[in-house]
Amino acid sequence: MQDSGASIIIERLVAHGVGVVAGMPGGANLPIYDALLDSGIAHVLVRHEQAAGFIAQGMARVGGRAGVCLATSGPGATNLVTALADARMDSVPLVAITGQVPTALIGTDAFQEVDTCAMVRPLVKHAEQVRRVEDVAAAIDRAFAIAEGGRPGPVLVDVPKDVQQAAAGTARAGQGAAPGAPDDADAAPAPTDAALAQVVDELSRARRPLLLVGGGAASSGASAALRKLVRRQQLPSACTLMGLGVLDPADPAHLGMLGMHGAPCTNLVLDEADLLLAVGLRFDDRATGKLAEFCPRARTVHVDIDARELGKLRAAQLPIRADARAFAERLLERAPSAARPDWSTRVAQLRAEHPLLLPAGRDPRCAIHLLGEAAEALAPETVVTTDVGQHQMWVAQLIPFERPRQLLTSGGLGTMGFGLPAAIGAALAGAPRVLCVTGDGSLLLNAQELSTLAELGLDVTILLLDNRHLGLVHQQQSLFYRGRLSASRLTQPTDFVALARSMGVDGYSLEGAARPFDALRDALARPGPRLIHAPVRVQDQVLPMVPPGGGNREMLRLRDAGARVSRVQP
Ligand SMILES: Cc1ncc(C[n+]2csc(CCOP(=O)(O)OP(=O)(O)O)c2C)c(N)n1
Repeated sequence: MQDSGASIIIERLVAHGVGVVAGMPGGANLPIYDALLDSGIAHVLVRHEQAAGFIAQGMARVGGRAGVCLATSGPGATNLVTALADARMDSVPLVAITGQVPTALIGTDAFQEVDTCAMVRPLVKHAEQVRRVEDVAAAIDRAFAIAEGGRPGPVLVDVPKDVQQAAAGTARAGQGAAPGAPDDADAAPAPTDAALAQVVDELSRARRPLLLVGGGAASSGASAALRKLVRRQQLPSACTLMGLGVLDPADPAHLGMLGMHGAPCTNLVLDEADLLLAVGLRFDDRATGKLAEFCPRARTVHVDIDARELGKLRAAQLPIRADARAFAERLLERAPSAARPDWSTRVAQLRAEHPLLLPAGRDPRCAIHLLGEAAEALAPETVVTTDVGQHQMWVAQLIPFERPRQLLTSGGLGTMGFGLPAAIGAALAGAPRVLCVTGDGSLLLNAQELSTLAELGLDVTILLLDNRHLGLVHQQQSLFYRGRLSASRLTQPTDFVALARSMGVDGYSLEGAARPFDALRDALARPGPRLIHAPVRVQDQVLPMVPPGGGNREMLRLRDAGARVSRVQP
């Protein structure tokens, strides 16, 4: 039998080592689904294509290779858009393959026709439509090369149905670049010797240097080298949300997450630093606060694989285009040991005087206390996914992530609905245990995927902190809109245990449990798929909080909120 465009797509997926794809079939991609049947590639049938994008992201965020999702033309493709934008913001490698109406009908407003490439082009690293069957193999190979090369990101390949059906002949593995495709030939650039010498010089002259790491340090595999570097150079360190897990949370010189919800000491140490060694991050506004007031005393060395990030927001005295791992390993070869007793003492002092404070007590209706308990009970191999809201920030504050790729969270786009499908993807990628921490608002955006989870029978536990509100919106309205609550209450209660059970997922509620903390530990120890419903009060706030637009020194703290404080984070 002669190969078709569809069978070539599948053959190239196999060649790229793809074992699982997520998606939904429809008229315009049925030839691909037909070819999939005989391929040995497992398919996850989602209940909404957005979830296919997030499942693929979950696989990619855990495994590092591009995740693959499939959708039909028109509504299938439009439903993928949010997951593509999300992958772009967090630099996650993703290959989306969409069906398209037959070539002869393109541009005629045919049934389920959308100009998919035009729609996604501003959001993806690359998008192309394949017009000839001879070009299919090269387009798929290019998609993987671009998605995974350089700074990772999403790529979309749009394949009209007649191209999927066409017989291929012999000219299959065409090569060459498509017009407009980014050139990632230099996928993992190493820093020059001159740049490294300058960094060593900057470090030797600095009195108060600080290492700041982001998602690029995590995804490039720079963690081991950076951990050695901070010890050898006695460098205090901090990270962005996407950089959690890169550095050792037990290291007393590691100050954890900076920015809008970082510990006060973290933002204050950054404020005093005279040298910022920033590796694999993009100076996002949630991290920097008011840019003009961010690290005002520090010279900046900025290392990023993407040249467009250098100087985009923060001017660096020393901008270095390099892969974070290559940079860290080469720097380690050259950087001597250093002792910085005065700076270490000052950091320890700020840490002791301005720790992260949490509300007093042990109240089973307090999401913070429940998450603290969950953090202690967590098996070390657990991968944690979150949705977006207060619970997301509490997870970032409370769980000491010990390795990169252990926290999967929608950092840049902040997409509610991410957590459950990302957890499914993480489990599919082989994470031994997966915990999805979510809120009642977020879970409802992709709750239909409970059914997908049940079908797959994966070891995923969902911890649902149900405050009957869009909690973070409620918090912002309480703090910055004089308590005028507009559309932040979910007035119609949902019976989440019944919802989970109706879709085949075991559900359990802490409501009415005699010993809720013990019940939570017990529930977390059981295998999934499982939903643990925790009813919580809405009054707790994520603090500290830098008011939007404010400088990172202007933190609203728990004490300012008049709360009784008993627990102090180390
Ligand atoms: C798709 C999407 N729509 C809207 C928002 C704006 N938003 C941010 S947090 C939030 C509330 C989240 O509520 P919930 O999931 O219950 O979490 P909680 O804050 O209560 O922990 C909203 C609506 C968003 N981030 N994503």
